[in-house]
Amino acid sequence: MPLSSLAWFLEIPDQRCIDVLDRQNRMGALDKTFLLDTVAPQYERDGIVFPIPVLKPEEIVAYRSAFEELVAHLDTGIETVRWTHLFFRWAYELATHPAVVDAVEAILGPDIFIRGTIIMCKQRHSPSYVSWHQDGAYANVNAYTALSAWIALTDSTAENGCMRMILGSHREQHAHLNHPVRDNLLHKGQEVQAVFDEAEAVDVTLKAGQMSLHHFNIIHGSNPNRSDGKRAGFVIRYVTALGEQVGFPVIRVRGQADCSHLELAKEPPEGSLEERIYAWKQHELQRQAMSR
Ligand SMILES: O=C(O)CCC(=O)C(=O)O
Repeated sequence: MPLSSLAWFLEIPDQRCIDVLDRQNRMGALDKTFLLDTVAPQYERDGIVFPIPVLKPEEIVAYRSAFEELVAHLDTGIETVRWTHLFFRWAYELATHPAVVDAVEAILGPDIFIRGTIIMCKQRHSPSYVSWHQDGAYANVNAYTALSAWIALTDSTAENGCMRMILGSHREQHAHLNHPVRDNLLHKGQEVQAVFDEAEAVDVTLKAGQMSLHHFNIIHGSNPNRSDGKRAGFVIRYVTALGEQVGFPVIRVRGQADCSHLELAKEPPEGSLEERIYAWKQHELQRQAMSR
């Protein structure tokens, strides 16, 4: 069977996704024909493509435990953790994972930078939700040269508050209003001002180790966690040099494009967890002071 006919794996049960991943890993990379013939067109049509299996079982365990170790040192109830790729090796390695970046390259092309990361973790029975929004409306980036990867560190289901998407809504950007509400994980409470039918939203259900790629302009949100387990996703915002503005320290992942207009960040050094957490906290304080 030609690998290009792997299109079926987007529609199939999880075990077969894992089988495909195993096969791809034996080959050393995600199959390019599959990425270009299936992943990219589906993203173009719907504004989201999922599930894409990217992590091997042992990688899921390693990344999940690195994340748990970090939150145990911060505050076990924490639900959003930003910028980890600048301070923690595991987070940098996940954000530059070849299987993840291969899929991103099929959509954005060969010139790729990381603009930001955020871990979105809803604790068991957490009322936290994400209001309906378009990232592109307030991200100050060209939405057509950027995308978000959402890598599941735990299974993500309708019950535990997976992302929900309005397919095809990425073709138009709408105004947003801010309604800050305590349980909204978007702290400014951004809400898209568009007419759409919530009943038509698609649940982005993922198994741990799978990811989705979504357009900066797709309308999306998520519900509270009504389950007994946590729901955690590692989100990476990728951009190209073309659409990115100064103001965010970016890390080049692939390509040679001129990026003299951008502020380049370095990959995180090795160091004890305590040192890295100290550096991360300083950075958080600085950014909070700047955004006030
Ligand atoms: O994790 C969630 O529930 C929402 C994530 C989100 O809005 C995003 O990645 O753009």
